[in-house]
Amino acid sequence: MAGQKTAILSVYDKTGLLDLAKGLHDQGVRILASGGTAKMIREANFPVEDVSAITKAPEMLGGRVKTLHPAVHGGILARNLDSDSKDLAENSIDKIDFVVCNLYPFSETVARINVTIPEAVEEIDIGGVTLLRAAAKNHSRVTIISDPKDYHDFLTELEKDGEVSEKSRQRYALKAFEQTAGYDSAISDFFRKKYAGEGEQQLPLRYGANPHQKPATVFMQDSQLPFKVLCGAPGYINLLDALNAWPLVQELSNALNYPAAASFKHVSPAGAAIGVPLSDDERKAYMVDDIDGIESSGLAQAYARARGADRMSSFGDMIALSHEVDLTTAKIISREVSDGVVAPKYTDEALEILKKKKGGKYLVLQMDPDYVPPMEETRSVFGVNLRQHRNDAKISPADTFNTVITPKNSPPLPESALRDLAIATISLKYTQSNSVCYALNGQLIGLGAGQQSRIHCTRLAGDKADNWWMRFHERTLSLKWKKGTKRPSKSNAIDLLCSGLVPESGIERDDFESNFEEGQVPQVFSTEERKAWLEKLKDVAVSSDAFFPFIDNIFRTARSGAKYIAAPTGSQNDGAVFDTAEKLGITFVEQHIRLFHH
Ligand code: 93A
Repeated sequence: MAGQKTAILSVYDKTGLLDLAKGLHDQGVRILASGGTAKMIREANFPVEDVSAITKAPEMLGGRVKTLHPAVHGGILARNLDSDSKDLAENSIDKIDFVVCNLYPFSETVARINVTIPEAVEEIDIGGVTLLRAAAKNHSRVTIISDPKDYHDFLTELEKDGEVSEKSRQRYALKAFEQTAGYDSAISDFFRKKYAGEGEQQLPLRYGANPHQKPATVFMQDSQLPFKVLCGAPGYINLLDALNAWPLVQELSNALNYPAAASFKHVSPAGAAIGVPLSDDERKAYMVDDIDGIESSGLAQAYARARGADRMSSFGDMIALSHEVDLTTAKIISREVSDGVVAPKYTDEALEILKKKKGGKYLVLQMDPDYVPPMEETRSVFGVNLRQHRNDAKISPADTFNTVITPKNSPPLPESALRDLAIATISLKYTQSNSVCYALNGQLIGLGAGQQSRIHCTRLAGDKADNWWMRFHERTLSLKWKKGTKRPSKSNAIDLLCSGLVPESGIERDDFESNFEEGQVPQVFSTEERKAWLEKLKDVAVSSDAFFPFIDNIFRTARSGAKYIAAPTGSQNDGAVFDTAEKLGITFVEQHIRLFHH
C-alpha cells in the first residue's frame, strides 16, 4: 500500500501489546514482529507479519538472532536522503517508521540468588538494544517506543495528527538512550563483580555505613581502583575517610613542602598537620616523648601533631600520610587505637609493624600518588543523582591570603601565619560543613565540623583549641599515672581535666581518680588558673569555610588567642565583623573561595 507506514514490534514485556497492535492496525500501519510478539498478536486475530517476511531469514540460534538483519536496520537507519533511498531500493528494503521494543530482563535475572553466568548471559539482549539504539539514533525520522506506558500517548498522537511530532520523537529517543545506558551498566556491574580481580577494579565491602546495609562495594567504572589493600578489609566509612584524608595531606604537603598527616573520623579531620619539629612539651603532650628518632622523621612529627590535636576524637581514626611511611611513624601508629592508614608507600619494616596491628586486621591502603580524579563528581542520594565540578580550588600560603582587610596598611603576614592559615583552610576543604578551624605551630588545634550554625562551629573549635592548650599546662604535663593506665584512658582523663569537667564526687569522680597514683590525683583547674593559662594562647590562625554572619564569632576566636582570621566575605554584617576584628587586634584576611563540603 503506497504511503503505508511500517512498525516493527519486539517486546519482552507484553503489557498493553494488543491495545497497541489494535491502535496501529486502526491507523493502517503495517505490523512486523519478532517470534513471541507476533504470536501473541496473531492469536488475538490482528494482522501481523513475522520479521522474517522482510529478512527472508528465520529466527535462529535459539532466538539469539531475531531482528539482527540489514533489512531491519537498513529500514530503521535510512534517512530521507536520495543516496539512502537508492541503497534501500537496490536491496529491496522498505523504510521502518515506528519501532516498539523493550528488553530481556537482565537486572531482574541477576538479582535472583545463585544465578549462574550462563543464565545471565542468555538474558543479555543484543537485537533489542540494537533496535532501540538504531531507532533512537534516527529519531529525526523514526519513532522509538521503549516503554509500554507510552503506548497510549503515542497512539493518541498518531490518531490525531497521523504522525508523531518531532518533540515526542526526541522525548522517546532520550528515553531509549537512557534505557540502553542503564541496561549496559547493569551488565557491566554484574560482570565486574564476576570477572574484575578483587581489589583491582572493584572490592566488596563488609557493609555500608551500618552493618545492616549489605551488600556494599567500591568500584571504578573504567579503570583500576587508585589504591591497593595491603592489609585488612576496608569498610565503607574507612574509604570515605581515606578518600577525603588522602587529598587533604597531598594538598597540605604540596602547598607547604613538608610531609603531612591527617587523622580522620566520620569524614572530617580530628587533626591535620605538617612535620614541623616538636618541642619537648609537644612530645610529652602528644605522648611520643619515648619514641626514638622522632626528630629525624618529618612524617612521624606530622602524625604526632595530627593525632595530638584532639586525641579524644582521633580514637579509632583513619590516618592519611603524604609520604612513605617509615619505622618511626609506624611505631607511633602501632600503639594507638586506629582503624587504618592510607599512604603512597611503606618501608618494609613499617609495613611489617602495621600488619601485626589489630591481630593482623589493621587496614593498610597504598594510594597511587599520581591518581587524578575526574573533574566531575556524581553521587546519588535517595535515588537522585547530583553532579558537580570537583572542588579543585587551590589554596596556597603565597596566593590565598593576600587581601588583608584589617588592619589597613598591614605589614605582610609572617610566614608562620600564612602556613597556619593554609593548614586551617585546606583542612576545611575536606571537613563537613559548616566548619571553622583554629591552627598553630603547623597543625590544626581545634576544629568545629558539621554544625548548622557558624557560631557553634566557632565555639566548638575554640573549646577544642582551649582544651588543647590546657594540655600544655605544667600540671597536665606532669600527671602521675597509675601503672597500667592505658593510653585511651589517659586521653579521656586529660580531656576531662582540661575541659574543666571533673566532677567533685560520685562514681565518675572515682573513675577519674583511678587513673592516678595514690595521692597524686591532680587538682582541678580553678577559674583563675584556667583564665591565666588561656591568656597565654596567642598567634592562633582561624579559618572559616564561609563568611561570619555575626560579630559573636570574632569575639569567640579572640578568647582563644586568634591573631589571624581568613574567611570569605559577603555578609550584611561584614563591616561590623571587620571592625570587631580591628578592635581586638586581629588581622582579617579575605579568603575568596567558599569551601562548603558535604
Ligand atoms: O537474542 S536477541 O538479542 N537477538 C535478537 O536479534 C533480538 N531481537 C529482538 N533478542 C532480540 N530481541 C528481543 O527479543 C527484544 O528486545 C525483546 O525483548 C524480545 C522479544 O522476543 P519475542 O518477540 O520472541 O517475544
